[in-house]
Amino acid sequence: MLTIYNARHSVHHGKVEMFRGELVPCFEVPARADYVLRELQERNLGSIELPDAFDDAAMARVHAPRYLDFLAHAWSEWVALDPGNAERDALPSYWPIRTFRSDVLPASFPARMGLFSYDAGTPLTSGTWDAARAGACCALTAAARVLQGQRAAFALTRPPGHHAGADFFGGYCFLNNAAIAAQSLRDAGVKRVAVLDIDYHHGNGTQAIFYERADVQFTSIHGDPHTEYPYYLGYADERGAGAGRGFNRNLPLARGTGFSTWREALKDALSGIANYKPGALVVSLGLDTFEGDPIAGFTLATNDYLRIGEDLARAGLPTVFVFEGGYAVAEVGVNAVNVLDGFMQYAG
Ligand code: OKP
Ligand code: ZN
Repeated sequence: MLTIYNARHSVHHGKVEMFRGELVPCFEVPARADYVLRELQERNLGSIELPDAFDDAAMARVHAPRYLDFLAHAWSEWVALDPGNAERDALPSYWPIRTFRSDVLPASFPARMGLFSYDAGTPLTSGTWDAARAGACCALTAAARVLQGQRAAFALTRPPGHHAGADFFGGYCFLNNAAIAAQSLRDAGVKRVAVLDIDYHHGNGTQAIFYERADVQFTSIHGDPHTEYPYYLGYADERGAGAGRGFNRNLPLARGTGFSTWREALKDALSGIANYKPGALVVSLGLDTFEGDPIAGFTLATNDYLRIGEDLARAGLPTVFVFEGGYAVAEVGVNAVNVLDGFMQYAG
């Protein structure tokens, strides 16, 4: 399978995230992508290319201008607050929850950090904008290659994207790569695009971006938000709104779920996608469903990922894979490449 690789990913390297009252080392580390790259090379899965350049217009099809502007200048504003900040990640401390205003853009940088985020687990660093923007270009390039006739392409990038909304970051995500890819397929004339999110965590950002639209169908299989991050979205009764009613589908599963139950949910998801008759499929490929993942709760095994790849190939759709989560760092390469390998073995 053709891979589009974000060679700039490692300039986003968070030091710490807030977790239950203390700052702990980040789970979302550069080594994650390094392991996937090495596995792709060792197994000779296909050519590995760098992304084409895109200007910010393609990102602005999904993200709000004032949010993109905030991200582009965030690091220099953070350092301007205190030169010592150059050695520290930026994390938010204040959020405009219900009853506060979000239409006013405060002059204060910490106030804007909170306006554009929803958790304290997503450090913004000196390289975040560079890495995230190159990642969006990866997703756009992968989508372009699929439009040019590739059966599938894989956008290998980090930070991940599926928690990022039109104007907020969180869950280690800044730009929603899968949504940007899906929108670019629409803009290139694909009438209906399906997004399937198989990361352990609900893709709240992607859901929100397309919630009122019928031209992009969103389906997600994930840990039940009653107990699992991101908690406040991802329930089965969220089916879309307005014109988008019926085009959002959540399949939450209990913590502890194993592969046979998970695979039934995948079958169910794929049948809903088939009924939609999309022209292309974007897969948010998270590998944190793995039994050894340190921050998630399903029990999928390494070999199961080959079967997932086959099941996805059987959908018969031009497919863009976008790398999302997966924090069992030493295993994430084998697990990710098993999906892609299983896909190509079936697709031929
Ligand atoms: C991002 B993606 C761990 C707490 C959970 C947020 C998880 C974000 C997952 N200390 N923090 O969906 O893999
Ligand atoms: Zn995840």
